[in-house]
Amino acid sequence: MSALFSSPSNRVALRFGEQTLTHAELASCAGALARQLAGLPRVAVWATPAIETCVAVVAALLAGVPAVPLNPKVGERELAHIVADSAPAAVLAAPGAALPEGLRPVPRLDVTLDGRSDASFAEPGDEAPALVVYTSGTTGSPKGVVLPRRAITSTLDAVADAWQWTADDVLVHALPLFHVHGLILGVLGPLRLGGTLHHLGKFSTAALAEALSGDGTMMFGVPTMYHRIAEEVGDDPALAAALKGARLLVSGSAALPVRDHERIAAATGQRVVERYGMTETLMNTSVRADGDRKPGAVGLPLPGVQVRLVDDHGGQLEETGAVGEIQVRGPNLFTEYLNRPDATAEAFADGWFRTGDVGTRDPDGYYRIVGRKATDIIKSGGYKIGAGEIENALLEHPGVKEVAVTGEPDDDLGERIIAWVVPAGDAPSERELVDHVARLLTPHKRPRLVRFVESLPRNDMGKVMKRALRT
Ligand code: MCA
Ligand code: AMP
Repeated sequence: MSALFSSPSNRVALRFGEQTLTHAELASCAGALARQLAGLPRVAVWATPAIETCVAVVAALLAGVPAVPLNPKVGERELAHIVADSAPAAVLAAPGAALPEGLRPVPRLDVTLDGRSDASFAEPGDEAPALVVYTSGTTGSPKGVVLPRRAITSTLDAVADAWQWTADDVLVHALPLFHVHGLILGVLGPLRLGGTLHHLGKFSTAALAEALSGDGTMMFGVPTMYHRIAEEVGDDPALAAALKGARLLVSGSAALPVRDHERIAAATGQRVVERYGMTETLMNTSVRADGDRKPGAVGLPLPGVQVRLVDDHGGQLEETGAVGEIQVRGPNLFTEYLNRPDATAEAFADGWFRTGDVGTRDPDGYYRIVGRKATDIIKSGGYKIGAGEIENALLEHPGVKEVAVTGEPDDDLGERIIAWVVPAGDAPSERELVDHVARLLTPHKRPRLVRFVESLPRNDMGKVMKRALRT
């Protein structure tokens, strides 16, 4: 197998429900698929929460073919953009998976688990593109983040060091497999280390408790999942015992509220470890397994990663407690936004990546994230969502004359999406607009509330004053 992965053993690599593959079996069936992919410029992967998704991604990595993971709930407009932008030569999908109309022009390749090959593949160079992961920005359609192999290996080695993560760990999670958290940390992590992933298919506290009371040693989750645990764990001795027995619980993708951290600690004795990452940067900082697990803090820069805080004029902030934009540099960074040299250039300042996150540094060097520069980015359920793309989708509806989309605090989702709509003529129903966004973009981008208004508050320049919009 390629150097991205551990050498194939007979330890279980992947477990999805009743289906398992050892590292050796995975190397063999992914190797057979890789032989079919060799030489293709790029492939898409229909990333259902299934073992075939992992086999497809591993095959593409073995063959040195960049893979574009697709959200299986992607709506028609978003899919059309991703297909046009990334131009996949094939789409890899589990046999029987129903693919949408928008993928019809792309040749389909079924991912089976019964292929066998012991062929070896030349390891592509460190800078070779491995994955293209789509992520939202403040405006326009999602951008394809080109991630080289070096970003993946360096981030995985850094978190393995911070979390004392080894081949003996059985990682349990229910994260989607089309984003960095679930796919790179959650699948490629165990595969690189020679350990095991037990994927739950769909998140539930009951499934989690069962897996962690079995052989599970670690859990990865977004704060919405930890919130749901915190709501239940005080009254659920089995869940409390399962979490107590785990070696490490890790949270990321959005801020873990201190109240949820404390409720879980009180019920289980476990303090959740927080880490801070981004699609473009993979992992930047983390609390270490053997470090102080301070609630509300995202820990120290990971090995090899440089982090700085910068004021509005680009000046570097050195004093403890100063608030500034977090900028990062290191081997964990992406190469470019696909087909977007303009956006790539804008994202950097003197070689540092501008995260858009606003943070502070404690006296012990721990970082805290206190906000975000752009109001037009919403984090809901751990998903990053641009207000502009939802506004554009809603404006395509004939019943919408003007619209503004905002994010408001939500105990469960972190933030919930609100659409402020000036109707054109008779107002459409809220349900119709919600379904319209889910169908065009994806269900997690749907507004959770639609407010119909007569006009939107605007400044002298005609720009909507979003801060004046509060439910
Ligand atoms: C509801 N549904 C709909 C509609 N309404 N479908 C179509 N049209 C509608 N109008 C469906 C949804 O698709 C979903 O289906 C179900 O109803 C429930 O929806 P929802 O309430 O939105 O979801 P949930 O079950 O409450 O999801 C919570 C969750 C999820 C499980 C926490 O938000 C999640 O998996 N988040 C993870 C995000 C993540 O991985 N982010 C990492 C980004 P069904 O139940 O069938 O799905 S990477 C990153 O941020 C960086 C690198 C980092 O630091 O990690
Ligand atoms: P994404 O583009 O989906 O990769 O989302 C990356 C963003 O998620 C970051 O820029 C942060 O705003 C947010 N994020 C990730 N981890 C954390 C964390 N531990 N605490 C607060 N925000 C986080």
